[in-house]
Amino acid sequence: MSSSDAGKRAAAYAAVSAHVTRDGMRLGIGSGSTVVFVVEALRALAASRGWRFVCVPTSFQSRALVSAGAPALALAELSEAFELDVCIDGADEVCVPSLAAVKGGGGCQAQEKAVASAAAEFVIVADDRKRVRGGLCAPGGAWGRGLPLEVLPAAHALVARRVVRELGAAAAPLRMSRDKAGPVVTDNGNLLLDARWPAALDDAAATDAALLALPGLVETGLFVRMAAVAYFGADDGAVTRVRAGGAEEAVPPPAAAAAH
Ligand code: A5P
Repeated sequence: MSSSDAGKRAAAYAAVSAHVTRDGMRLGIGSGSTVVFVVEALRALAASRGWRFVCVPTSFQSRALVSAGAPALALAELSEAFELDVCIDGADEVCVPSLAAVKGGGGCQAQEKAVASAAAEFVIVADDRKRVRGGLCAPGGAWGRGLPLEVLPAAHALVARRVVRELGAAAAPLRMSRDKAGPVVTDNGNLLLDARWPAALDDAAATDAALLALPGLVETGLFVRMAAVAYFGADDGAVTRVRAGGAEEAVPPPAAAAAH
């Protein structure tokens, strides 16, 4: 396990221990490498207590993770379980203490944002390299790959041009596949732009609103005023909990996480 995996795992177990507290809870399951540990923690919790959970996935990957956890994890669709108790997801960069976040490094932000919005509580889990104190998407910052934008295939060039000309981005290249000729295609059949600005985004809410007003843009990777709490795991397994706009505290590791 890499050192960042140790932090991701510790954060995932701490979040599951604190927020998944009863049998039958309806959960949103995010996407990405940290969520692998969230599902591992859910399966361990279900096995130890004899509990079952209803799980709404946010991607092809997350659906597979949930399916592998049956019958303790019951797969459900957003259309049939649209009032969720908790959604737990990773992030690419998280601003402390606002908890505004960048997501979409794995290209899943459209479903992730819809599922997160359906939950009474949205919880972020991340290794502590992801936390930043200034604006999001700073050049040379924690997340240097640009803001992920999902766009309709027919509109990718139009949106890219407008993001540069009208919204001040330095560039908004199409995300290309490394293992197939051509662009990355999302789970929704769309394409991705990774928009880079010359400076950090000081007003993420305003940037998000301006982007969402562009016809052809499906969803941004900016998650503003969504997360209630974030868990950051360090390489040594120490976990810090940050509540949106407020307190920061150390969290003792749950016994199941410490056992690995
Ligand atoms: C998926 O598109 C993303 O939003 C992920 O949630 C985010 O990139 C975090 O991924 P990792 O947990 O792999 O860092």
